Amino acid sequence: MERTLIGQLKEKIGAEVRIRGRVDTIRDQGKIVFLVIRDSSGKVQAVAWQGNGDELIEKVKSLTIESIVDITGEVKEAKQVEQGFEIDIKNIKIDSLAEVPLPIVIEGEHNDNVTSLDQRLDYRWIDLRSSKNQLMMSVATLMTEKLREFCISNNFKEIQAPRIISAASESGASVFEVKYFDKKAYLAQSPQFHKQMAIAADLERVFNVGPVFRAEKSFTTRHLTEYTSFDVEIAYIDSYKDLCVFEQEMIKNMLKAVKEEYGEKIKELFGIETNIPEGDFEYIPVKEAKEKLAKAGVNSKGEGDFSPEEERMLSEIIKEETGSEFLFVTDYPHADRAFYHMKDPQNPKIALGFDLFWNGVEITTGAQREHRIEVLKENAKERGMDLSSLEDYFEYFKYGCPPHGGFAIGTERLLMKTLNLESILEATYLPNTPNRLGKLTTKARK
Ligand code: AMO
Repeated sequence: MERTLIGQLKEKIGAEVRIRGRVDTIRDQGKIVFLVIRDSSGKVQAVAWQGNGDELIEKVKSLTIESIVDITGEVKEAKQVEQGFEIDIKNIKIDSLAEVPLPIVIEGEHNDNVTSLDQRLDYRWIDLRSSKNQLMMSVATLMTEKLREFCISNNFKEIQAPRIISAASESGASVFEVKYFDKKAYLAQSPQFHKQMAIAADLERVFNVGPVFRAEKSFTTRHLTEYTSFDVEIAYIDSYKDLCVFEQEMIKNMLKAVKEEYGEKIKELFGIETNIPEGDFEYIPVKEAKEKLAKAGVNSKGEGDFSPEEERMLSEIIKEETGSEFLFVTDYPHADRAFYHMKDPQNPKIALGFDLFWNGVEITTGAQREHRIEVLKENAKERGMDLSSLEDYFEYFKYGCPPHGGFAIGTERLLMKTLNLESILEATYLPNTPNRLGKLTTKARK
């Protein structure tokens, strides 16, 4: 018999069905045992009666919660249960008996969540079973699907930039070095150089979704050592503002789809409304932002960067003033940005780029790029960078390269904000951080 998903049982009242899934709860009342079985589509009560045979009831009594079962039985009307029906178990096969007790409490399933995030992440495959996390994974899937779809419908091509590269693009300090046969190589911190190569290759509009690596010992709620970057690069722009408008529409389109598909469930499980921003996002030059922060009594980290507290506060101020949750911060000092950003010809101290903040967290950096090889080399020299290591990159600009620009969205941060999660670790399938590699913390492994 074919498996019926629990979510489809209501159309099968009176029929014999086969369901496969996990034992959610067990209520043993002697001659009757009530199980609740769950699968990806829902939950249903299944009842084993002594009258259906001793062997059957003994098997059901041997079950533990979170075990995997394969049940055949009849879907019967049952007024006393909320759904109005239950399954009368005729046969049960135990596919996998779960050890008890579970090492963690599954959030919202068996109890209120009483397990720390760190412990939950150590047993992520159990933690992900919660309805909240199941929904989170569905939202994550739809989110990247919609970002991709938006690019594709706007005539983009998808590239897969190499993840092992010969030169660091973002800053020498935060790069993982790998042994590449008898040479040194690096794990890409960004597909930056290779998405720009696509522009020199006349692909004109490209996107790249994939892992990037940052060797930063940052223990914050927004940093990972490996994350998934959604990168965009566009040729023949007139200004970085073209990029801002493109990204704004891309995000609105994504949020609209998330609201349509999962808005109700998100409200139910995460307790938040999915807001689709109306009109244009706000813009503010860094200098003005710093002035607003100073007025609000927040100490500044520096001219060209924001501390997490500043980011949060700035977003709050702008939201209060304009109602906008999204804010493009512009006009950063060039010295604080990547060397490949173009300088403003009116004021070369300023970079032609932006960061996008969403409710207190930076989710994107973008910029118009310097495409004139001599100026580009000059900018790298100004930073004291080793020009010889950048030779391959400079070559892209030697044989004609259109003016261009692009941006990158940290997808985990985007998901974190979409679901209003407290930490990026919660929004990541299996987060890598300085003290957590793979399943267990490095401390626990020792
Ligand atoms: P940047 O380094 O600002 O820019 O990164 C772009 C976006 O990636 C996310 N992000 C991170 N997410 C999780 N953990 C981290 N350690 C982390 N670091 C960054 C953020 C950030 O806004 N090449 C440029 C982009 C470009 O100009 O196209 C770059 O990588 O959301």
